[in-house]
Amino acid sequence: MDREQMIRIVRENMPERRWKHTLGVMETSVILARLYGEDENRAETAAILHDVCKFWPVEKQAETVRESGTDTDVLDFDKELWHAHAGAWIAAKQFGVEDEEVLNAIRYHTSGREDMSKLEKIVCLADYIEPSRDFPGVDAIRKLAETSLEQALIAGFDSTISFLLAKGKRIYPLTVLTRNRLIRELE
Ligand code: DGI
Ligand code: FE
Ligand code: FE
Ligand code: FE
Repeated sequence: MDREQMIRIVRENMPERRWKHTLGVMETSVILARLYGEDENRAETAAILHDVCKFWPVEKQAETVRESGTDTDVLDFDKELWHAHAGAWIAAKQFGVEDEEVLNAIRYHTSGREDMSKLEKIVCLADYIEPSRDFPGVDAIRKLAETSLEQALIAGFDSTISFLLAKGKRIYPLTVLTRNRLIRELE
């Protein structure tokens, strides 16, 4: 599917505010790809599609995760995590994306995972720091992103985990494994 068509369909799947976020993730992913020597085109494709299922009814998201047959354990955790896994499946099945790395960047953009590729790190980080994001500490993460994908991501996951702790929510185990691995990568 060509880019124009992809963009048009994604935009139809979300409210205007979320489309603005997607545009921000596209822009930031391309900047990070250029900075860290990753393919800008693949980064942008993953960014366009990363939240395509975010505003689907949750039951449709769950059904799509079950259909995908991968990481279905995510269904035992917060529904906020489902759209990433559903999105990767839809990117392959409805948008014709065949590049496994692009699909993984979509699938793991919320939780991360151990052994993230550079592309996965870029999309996950861009999701945290795109221009319209505004949460405590985001500017410090933007600063870290100029020099280290890993340090910036650790700060991002720290903020997510602190938020979940404050809310008394459960933490998806992969989120913790990801943070541990990123710290190890810097040791
Ligand atoms: O889809 P976005 O809003 O752009 O961002 P995202 O895909 O990173 O999703 C963020 C949401 O997911 C936020 O509400 C916190 C939640 N989340 C992220 N990691 C975990 C999590 N929720 C739980 N329960 N456990 C996690 O590990
Ligand atoms: Fe998301
Ligand atoms: Fe995120
Ligand atoms: Fe997002």
